[in-house]
Amino acid sequence: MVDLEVCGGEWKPARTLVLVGRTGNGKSKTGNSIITTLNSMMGKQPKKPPFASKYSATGVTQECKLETTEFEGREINVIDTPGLFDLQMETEFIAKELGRCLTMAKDGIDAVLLIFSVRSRLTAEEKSALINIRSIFGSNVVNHIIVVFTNGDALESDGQTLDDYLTDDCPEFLKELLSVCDNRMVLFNNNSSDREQRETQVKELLQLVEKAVEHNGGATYTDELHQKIKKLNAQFEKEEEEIKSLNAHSNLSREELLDRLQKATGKHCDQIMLAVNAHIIKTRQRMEMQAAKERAERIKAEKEAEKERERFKNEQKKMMEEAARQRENDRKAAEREEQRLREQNKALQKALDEKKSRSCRIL
Ligand SMILES: Nc1nc2c(ncn2[C@@H]2O[C@H](COP(=O)(O)OP(=O)(O)O)[C@@H](O)[C@H]2O)c(=O)[nH]1
Ligand SMILES: [Mg+2]
Repeated sequence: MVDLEVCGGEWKPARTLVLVGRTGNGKSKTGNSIITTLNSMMGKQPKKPPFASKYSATGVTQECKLETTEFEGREINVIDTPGLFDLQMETEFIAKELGRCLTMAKDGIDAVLLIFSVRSRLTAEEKSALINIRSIFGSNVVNHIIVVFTNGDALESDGQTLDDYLTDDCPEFLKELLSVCDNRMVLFNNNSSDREQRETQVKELLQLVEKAVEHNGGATYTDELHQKIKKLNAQFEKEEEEIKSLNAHSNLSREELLDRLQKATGKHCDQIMLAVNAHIIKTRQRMEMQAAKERAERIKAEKEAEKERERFKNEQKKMMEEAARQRENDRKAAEREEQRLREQNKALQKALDEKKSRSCRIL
């Protein structure tokens, strides 16, 4: 909770940011940059970075983790996720972690930070990760996406800017994404030891978060699934309370109470898994149906275009045949005319010759 006395009594709504993207793109490291920089800007004692990054002692992120800090009177929640949308991820794992992530984001998600690295090529795998994000979170998630490019230091050492990088080699899917998410993007150098640079990039990110919030009229990202999970969580909390209150009002043993609590927790986890799984299956089916519909429309349009091309070709052929016929007729008419003139000439010559011989005879 934000300490209202420290921040001068001004209350601002919390912001919840979720880091997503392919494993190795720098999600955890970016999460650490955000948290440690905000803490240092608020004058807090430096602590161990909260998220496990690739070469940290604890290895790569295995499960979603929430870290909360505050900045200028606002609670900032950062949720790091494992590479949920990597190609090889099992649906069951995605369901479990998505359930955890949505449970952690109890007040909704303000911004989804989609992490790309300028060091790795933006391949088909990145594109499919984006398709997966859209299919699982729903297509209105783009209203909350902020694209974060990590490894800014690699560009710095080449003397390049983010714009240069995007002008040189920006795949179509990223151009489309940036245009639908209002060009919300930022470059992070997570290895920078320059305090000013670290602060500038985090501030820039928070400004983009505010831009997204404004764009969404203050509404957080939430959908049917999020609502369902909230309901299940509320039910569980009630059940948990009831079991705990039995402690005072019944003569159940501590073991029996713990057993009930464990069973309720297990049931709750199963319900969340089921809800997320059902959601994933439903959205995937919806996307497949949509893709099949688009495919059928494309085939129909192609067939119509082919018909049109055929019609045009036939018309052209007819016109050419007609022109050839006309040329042939003209040629024949010219021939006839030539023949007629030749005969006329001949007749004239003959008449002239006769006239000549007659005059000779008279003489
Ligand atoms: N040089 C540099 N390395 C980075 C940067 N961001 C992340 N990394 C490194 O990239 C690797 C993967 O980062 P990590 O945060 O674990 O990726 P995740 O799997 O997406 O969480 C780690 O070795 C990080 O230290 C950056 O901006 N610059
Ligand atoms: Mg990680």
